[in-house]
Amino acid sequence: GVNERTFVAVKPDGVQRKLVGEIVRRFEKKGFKLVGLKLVQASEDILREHYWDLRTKPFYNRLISYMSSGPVVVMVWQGLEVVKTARKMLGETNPAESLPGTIRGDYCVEVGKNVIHGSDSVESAQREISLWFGPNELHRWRSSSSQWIY
Ligand code: YYY
Ligand code: MG
Repeated sequence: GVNERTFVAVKPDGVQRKLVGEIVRRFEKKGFKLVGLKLVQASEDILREHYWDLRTKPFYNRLISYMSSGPVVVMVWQGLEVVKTARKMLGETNPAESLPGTIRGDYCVEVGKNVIHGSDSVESAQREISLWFGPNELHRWRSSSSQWIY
């Protein structure tokens, strides 16, 4: 429904490359509602939990050190089918397979520096949101434009 939520993170390379504003802009203009946002230096503990499913992959250690190499901007976006739609807006995991018009298709070239994370399912989103955000950091507010979106 319209209260579906997803977790999106601008990775350290995205922050360094000044893509935060552009990425927030795309989600805002699409019509999704921002319910949480913060700049954080992720600990290895939180990253190991976040990427638990990938712990046996050959790129796992490099992934953890990349993700802890600088601050990330973590956000929660809400709206109808936001999990699936955000993944489409991101593009494919490998930027080389991402179409122009997607964030990874437009702003990066290598899988190991693909600038953004987005949850892959509603269940992952719930897990990731509760990992990265406390309940007091998620805001309920009435969007004045919601009647023009829904
Ligand atoms: O969800 P998504 O980020 O698109 O891909 P995942 O398969 O969950 O992998 C997480 C993360 O790991 C990916 O964004 C980059 C990195 N990675 C990598 O460095 N090399 C790979 N061959 C696959 C993934
Ligand atoms: Mg993933």
